[in-house]
Amino acid sequence: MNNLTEKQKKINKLIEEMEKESNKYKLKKKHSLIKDLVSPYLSSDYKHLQKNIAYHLEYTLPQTTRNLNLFGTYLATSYTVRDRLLQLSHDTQKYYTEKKVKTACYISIEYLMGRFLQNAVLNLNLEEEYGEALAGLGYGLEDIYDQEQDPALGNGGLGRLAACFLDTLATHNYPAWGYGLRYNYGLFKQSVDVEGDQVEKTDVWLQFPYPFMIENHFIRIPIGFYGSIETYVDQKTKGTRFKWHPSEYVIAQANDILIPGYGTDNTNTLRLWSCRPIQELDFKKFSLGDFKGASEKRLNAENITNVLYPNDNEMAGKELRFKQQYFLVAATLQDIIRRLKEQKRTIYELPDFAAVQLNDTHPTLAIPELLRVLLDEEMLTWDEAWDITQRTFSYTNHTILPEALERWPVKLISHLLPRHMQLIEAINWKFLENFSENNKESGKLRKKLSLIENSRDTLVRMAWLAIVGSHKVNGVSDIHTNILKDKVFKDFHKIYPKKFINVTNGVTPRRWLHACNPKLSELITATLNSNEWIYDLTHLSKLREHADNEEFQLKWAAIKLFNKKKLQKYVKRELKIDIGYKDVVYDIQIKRIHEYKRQLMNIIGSISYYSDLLKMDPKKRKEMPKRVSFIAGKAAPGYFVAKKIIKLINCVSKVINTDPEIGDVFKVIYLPNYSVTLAELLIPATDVSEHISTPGTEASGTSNMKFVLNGGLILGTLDGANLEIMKNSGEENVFAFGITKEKVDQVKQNNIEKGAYNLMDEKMKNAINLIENGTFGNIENYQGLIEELKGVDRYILGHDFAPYMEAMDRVMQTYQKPQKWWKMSILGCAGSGWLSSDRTIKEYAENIWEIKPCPLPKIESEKQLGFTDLSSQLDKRTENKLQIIKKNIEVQKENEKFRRVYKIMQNDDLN
Ligand code: NBG
Repeated sequence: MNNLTEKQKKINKLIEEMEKESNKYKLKKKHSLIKDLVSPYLSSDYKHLQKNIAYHLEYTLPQTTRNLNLFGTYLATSYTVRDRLLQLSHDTQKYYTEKKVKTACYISIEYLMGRFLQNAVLNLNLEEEYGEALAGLGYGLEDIYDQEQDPALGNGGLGRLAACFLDTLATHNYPAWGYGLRYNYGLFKQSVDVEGDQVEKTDVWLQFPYPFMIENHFIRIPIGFYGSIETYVDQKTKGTRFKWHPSEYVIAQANDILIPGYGTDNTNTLRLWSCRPIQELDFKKFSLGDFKGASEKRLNAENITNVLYPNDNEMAGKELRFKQQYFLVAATLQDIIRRLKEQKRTIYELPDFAAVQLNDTHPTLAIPELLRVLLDEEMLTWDEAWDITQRTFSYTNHTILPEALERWPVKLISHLLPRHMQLIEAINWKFLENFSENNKESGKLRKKLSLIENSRDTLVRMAWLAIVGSHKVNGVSDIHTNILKDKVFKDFHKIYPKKFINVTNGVTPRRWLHACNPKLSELITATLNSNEWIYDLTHLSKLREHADNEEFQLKWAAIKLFNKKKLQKYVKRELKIDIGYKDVVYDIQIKRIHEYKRQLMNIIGSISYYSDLLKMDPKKRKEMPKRVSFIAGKAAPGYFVAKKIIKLINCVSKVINTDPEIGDVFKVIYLPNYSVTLAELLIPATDVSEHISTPGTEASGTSNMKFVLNGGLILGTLDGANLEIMKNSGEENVFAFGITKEKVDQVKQNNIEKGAYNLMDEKMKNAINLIENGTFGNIENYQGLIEELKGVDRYILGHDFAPYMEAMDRVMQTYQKPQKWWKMSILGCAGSGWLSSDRTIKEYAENIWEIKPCPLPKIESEKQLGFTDLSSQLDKRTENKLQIIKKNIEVQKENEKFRRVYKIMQNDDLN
């Protein structure tokens, strides 16, 4: 050592100095420096917004200012919104952690969010600033909003409800997380071919960047499948313990969407899991030339979150769907437990840390999964583990349709999740034993209550498991909850009378009035002299005083007309159909196509009306009040009957709309590719909307609520939330018809005994004749539909047809009396305060979750904080660039090329 040469010593010294030199830049206080650099808050005056937009255009996308276009500007604008949300979200999470609040965790296999940008800009209260910023760049805010595609990660009401809940939770400062799946392909895109048939195309929604979803690389969770169970003796307790050894693993990757609340800084998170392989490529196979085999594991893993199953109110009994369900709950529970432990809290505190809501039965596997974690990993006793499980979970039922009540084969579960099947059996055994102990006459009932059904296949009844493993079970409207208590879950209700409660659905007034109907929102705010209604919808009741006021009615009607004109333009552009908008009743039925929702009754009604019009004296016909009947909604690709209904609608539409005798007296229009965004256009433009399900089948319905909120009147049956709308908005303000649910069974029985056709109304028979004689194309297309109607008619269309037509007649008569009509419309809206999801969530929070709002302290002013922001660090050159951008805009506006390419790509099935 001592023999180092002088030269070596010199080298060592030099190295030492170099090391010192490089350490010079490692600042001790790096955390506070970073905080200083990015904090406190991004300024949001229009100049700063412009600079931020320019920054993202240049550095995030990246685009040069010379090829600036609408879509790029939309993306850059979205990134600036995301920046602001990120700051608020960081503050929110930090604050919740500090306060050790209890959090609601909503697990749902679907979220139908709709467009994000407009909602976020409105909720952040930055519409004026963004409007000005973008106008300066030569773009209108609406055009920018229009660039966004809907992320269609849901089928219908269940997923849209989850989205409304997230908006409310953030707006009312509730600590909450949404958990779901980030599917690569959303709900299929629908078009209609020349034959009138539905055509499905893959929704490749991730082919373009989606700025609002942030891949969180720090949250990656391993999830196991298959494998075996090890049994061993616990040295401490000498009891038997089990351990699951999965034979396959995949990774759950978190993707976060930040959810802003309206008029608050609280910003919650929707965490969507996507599946990644544990191993990207099997190098051994690759080296041996087996290229396909080398990627097999990756493809299998990615498959798990590839597609959203397109079934609404129907169980998709596929193994892959089951894997999706487990993947979702296993990742979610690990994430929740990780956050609990980060707070240095023990597993016993779980029920005080998180209230986990199971949105329908799809996430029910969370129950055996938590039990497994508590027993096998946390080493709790059964009683402790079961107590924690029950206190953590609650379950919402959204349907009573037998085809939607999930039952999974024991064989499948045992193969995929052997330990979970063992636990389900244990839960069942303990539950039934406990029941028999307390009930002498338990023999027959045991079979009915068993979580495992012994039919042709041995099946696990997921709803039964959800009930037993939760502390609260709720239905989604009064009538629906009563059916659950009295019929579907009758025996469980007897055992646990207090477990069952009702929480009627609601919708967010931010999206479904304030954003989608800005003119009406302005009028309401001006009339009430306050915008408080936006977060406390009960204020709408004050509109009652104005219901008779002629001037107010006039304004109200003018807004409806304005919205109808907007829809009319859309129909002309997209379908090349010209409809007059003056004095035409816009009658709309928009929802998934399902037999129980009875779109078939609607279209047969149109056929019958058409036939009446044809028989009329031409002079009289011309004087008839005018109506356009709109229908929109997708059918599950495998639902044959629903697809035939779409075909019939389209064929009828073609005949009626091209019949010169009919002219513009009556039209039937099917709007393809129904989406949240299309609903936002349709609902404000509606005069009357149809909610005509067979009584007792529609759990609640939520679109009915949106129509009433926007001054649309309801033509509806005594079903779901229609009944509560009647109660709150006044029976006289709803066009109700038909029998109560109690009478349905009798009618069905009569149909079976006497044959539905023999009991059918004459007008309906006549309409069916027209279908049968080929007026609307080959009868073979509709054979199945007609046979069902004539034979059993399960959804009792024949019985309800006459009252339905009579109610439609009342609608048309009333529309001729504008004063009465607008009064009904205003009173409907005035009575809809309780329809807000804010009310719904308050009930969940108080009666089920036991969580409390935790508002972030308000930031007083940006000046006070002495903000430094990213954009102010951009140098003077930015100003010059903005000038160039502005100059380029005019050229760009003419250049529609990009827009067209984008459109083509949007419609292209890349698969
Ligand atoms: C649907 C019901 C609707 C209800 C929504 C939301 C399912 C399984 N159910 O009536 O059909 O409004 O849930 O609760 O999608």
